[in-house]
Amino acid sequence: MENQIIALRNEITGKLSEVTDLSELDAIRVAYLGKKGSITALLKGMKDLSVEEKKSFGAKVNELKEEATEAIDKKALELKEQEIQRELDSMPVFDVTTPANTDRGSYHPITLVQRQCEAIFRTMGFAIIDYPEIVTDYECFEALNIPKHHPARDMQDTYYLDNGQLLKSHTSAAQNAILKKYGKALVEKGEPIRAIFPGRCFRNEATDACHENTFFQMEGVMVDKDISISNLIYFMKTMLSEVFRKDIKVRLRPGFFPFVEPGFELDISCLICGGEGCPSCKQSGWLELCPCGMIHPNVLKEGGIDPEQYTGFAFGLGLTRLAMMKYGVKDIRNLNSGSLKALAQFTDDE
Ligand code: FA5
Repeated sequence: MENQIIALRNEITGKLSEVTDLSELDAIRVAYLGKKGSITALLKGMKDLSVEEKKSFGAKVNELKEEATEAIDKKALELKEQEIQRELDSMPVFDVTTPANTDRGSYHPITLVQRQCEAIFRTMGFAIIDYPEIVTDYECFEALNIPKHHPARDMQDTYYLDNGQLLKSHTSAAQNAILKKYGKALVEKGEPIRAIFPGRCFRNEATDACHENTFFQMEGVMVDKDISISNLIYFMKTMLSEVFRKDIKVRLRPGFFPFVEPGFELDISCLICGGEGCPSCKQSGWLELCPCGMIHPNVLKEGGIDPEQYTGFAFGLGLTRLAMMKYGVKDIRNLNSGSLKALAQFTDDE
């Protein structure tokens, strides 16, 4: 029996020196230490030995079992390390001296004009506020003096959710919340409300060169004592001259929006055709860019502000159209095309 132990030890040592992968090693473990393995068989075969023989032989078999277990575990560790090394060796080498990849993408033209407008209004003391895209009927219409069945709703059909909420059709949807939020500081501390709120808007309408179903606006409001149309015109002029940095022709004409009184349409002479008329301006030579007006007393009241004491203006700048004009994009749909080749040509000229 002693000879059997010596033979098994040599056999195991020999096999372990030749094994090259973990599955082979597993087979060796089963062959010697498994339920039907050779070492297990030696232990089972001891039942016919005398007590004395069992003691000395049993100790030796157990010693062999421990040695074999230890040697197999050690080999498993070695093989795992070799496997990891092989994997590492097959990976591409990261060369820190390789020149940097300068093709890092670019900002979308709408992001560029939005940031530019934000910077302009920030210097004039306006807060920049983010507002959700999903709003209630109250925020989008009712609070803005547009009750149910008002014909003005026809101009702003949008996408409705099953729960009655809707995708906002204009950034004016944030007006009521902003008046309520900042009205307290206006009344108690005399701090004027000055805020802009850019955001994505949605409308269920046919698209063409200057209309998209998803576009960006940037709303602005200012409320204080004695705010007048002159203040509104000053802010509009400052913004446009900063954005375009060149003389552009603008016109202000009466416009109806239930949430302002009086209301205006502010148009700019089309910069694509120089005012001659083209598809981008629907052949009119003018592009509606930034409707505006004095906030209607009902809207102020709904926002918790006394219209007898305070007045304010609001405007709704079409950011997507502004990007079109600033960057000479003939068709608004190109801005949502996702074509990186087209979009990468715009850069921040700040
Ligand atoms: C409004 O949305 C009003 N909420 C604006 C407003 C705010 C008026 C505050 C008075 C006071 P209008 O539907 O005209 O108005 O849209 C405003 C601007 O958003 C337009 O002049 C245009 O520049 C842009 N715009 C409107 N619809 C689209 C569209 N489908 N695609 C691209 N731009 C659009």
